[in-house]
This record gives sequence, structure tokens and C-alpha cells, in this order.
Amino acid sequence: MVARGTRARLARLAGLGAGAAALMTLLGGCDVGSAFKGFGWPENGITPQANRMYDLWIGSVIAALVVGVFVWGLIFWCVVRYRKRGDELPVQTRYNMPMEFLYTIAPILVVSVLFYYTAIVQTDVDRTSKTPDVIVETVAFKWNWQFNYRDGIGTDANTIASTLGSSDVIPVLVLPTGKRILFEETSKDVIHSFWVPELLFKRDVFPGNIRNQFEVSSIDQEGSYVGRCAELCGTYHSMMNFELRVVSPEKFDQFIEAKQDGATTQQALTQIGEEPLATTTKPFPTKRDVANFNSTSGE
Ligand SMILES: [Cu+2]
Repeated sequence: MVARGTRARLARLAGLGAGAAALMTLLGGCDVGSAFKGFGWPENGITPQANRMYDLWIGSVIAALVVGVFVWGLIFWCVVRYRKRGDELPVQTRYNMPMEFLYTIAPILVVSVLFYYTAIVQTDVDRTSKTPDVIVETVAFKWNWQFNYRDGIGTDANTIASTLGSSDVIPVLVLPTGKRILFEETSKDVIHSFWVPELLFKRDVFPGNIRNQFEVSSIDQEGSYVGRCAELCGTYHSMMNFELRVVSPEKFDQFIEAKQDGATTQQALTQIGEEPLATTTKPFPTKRDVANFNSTSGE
């Protein structure tokens, strides 16, 4: 009896394991998550990297749910099957080798599968190439951003066009769709963090010699997306917004040309038929006046 029960349980476990593995594989491309609002994960990613992270999350949640439902089932089954029937205590020392073995192997398998897919997606998100189509030097400072379009990678490359934010004008980072874009980050003072929620990605911006990089293999959707600093960097950290404006490659080329001809970012945006000012965020009142500072007149 016991042996047959154990064997049935083993078979059920093995079946579930295989099912979970098959699910994880299947979920590589499909979109089960949209029925459940992404299981809490943002669904508005605009890069292939963002979509792969989304798929990883959906696969992981479904694998966790499969394991969870199985464990909940076991708990309720034990509660009913081995409920108290009389005053006689059951045997207090007993073990079951196959079950003990399974308790060890199953978690290792689950963790291995999760690790495998995480490593693959992470490697893809972290990948940078030697020949990106567009290189943007992202310069953070207290408390704004400068975006330099570069003709190469590293500090030896030259800036061919630049956009600088101020307290009055939100910096607009114009980028093309369908191009491989490398971001090279550097800070003038403290640690900031470059974050566009729709990239589903942020990376710290360090001062000094470390130039953090990340790359998107393409941006798939035109539009305006708010960008923020995601590392508490001082008094006006919350006001350190920028806008990512994704346009067609043709418009992008015209934008860079206009900038190189001496146009301001706002003039160049107007020339390519885009809104000259940021549409997703606006400058904050910094209230940097005498009322903010301690009085020095001794009152
Ligand atoms: Cu900052």
C-alpha cells in the first residue's frame, strides 16, 4: 500500500516538474501574463530587453504558482488524510527515503531552472557591442542631465551634438527607433541613477573613472517617456527629470544635423515636427530664494 502510494506521488511530482519545465520553455515568447495584468510587472516595455525581462517574470511566477498549488494541495491532503481519529498517538519516529530524496532534489531542480533562465536574460540585458548605431554619453550632475551624442566609445571620442537641461527647461533626449543604442554614463559629482521606467531598467551613474554602460538592441515604439534619477543624490533629487523622445531614424538624423548647424534642442525639435518642450514632465519650482536659507542678519 505504502509503496504504491509513494510511487504514485513520485510520478505526480515528476509530471509536475516536467510540466513546469515545459511551461518555462513555452513562455519564452508568448504572453500569458497579459490576462493577469503581468502579475504586477509593468507591461509597457519598449525594448526587446524589457520584453525578455517581462517574459522571465511571467515564467517565474507561473513556476512559483505551480509549486505553490502543489504544496497547498499536499498540506490540505495531509490535514484530511491524517486527521486525529482517536486518542492513540501515531508512531513519532518515521522516515521515507524516496520522499527525503525528493525534498532535496526538487528544490535544487527548481532553483537550477530559475537560475538558468535568469542568467540567460541577464546576460542579454547586460550585453554591449563594439559597434552600436548611436552612442549617448549620459552626464548626470546635481541636479540635471546632459546628453552628448558621441562619434565613438570612451573618453577619447568626440561629442557631435549635445543637450543640456536647466532649472527652466527639461532636457529632451532624442533617440531613433530600430537602432542599437549604447548609453555611457558619467557623473560630475555624486552617484545618480539613469532610469526610464519604460526601459524597465536603471543603471547607476558614477563619478570618477568608471563609465557605466548599457545597451538596448532597439527601441520599438515612438513616443515620449519620462526619465528620472533613481538614486537619492541630494536636495533636488526629486526634480532631476528628463524626457526620452523616440522618433523615426530619418527624423533623428535631421535632428542631429540641425543641432550641428547650431540649432538649440528646442529649435531642432520644432524643425523635425516634434513638440519643442518635454510633454511628460515639467520643470519644478525650485524655490531657491532667500526664504529657503537661514537668515544671516542675526534675527
Ligand atoms: Cu540624481
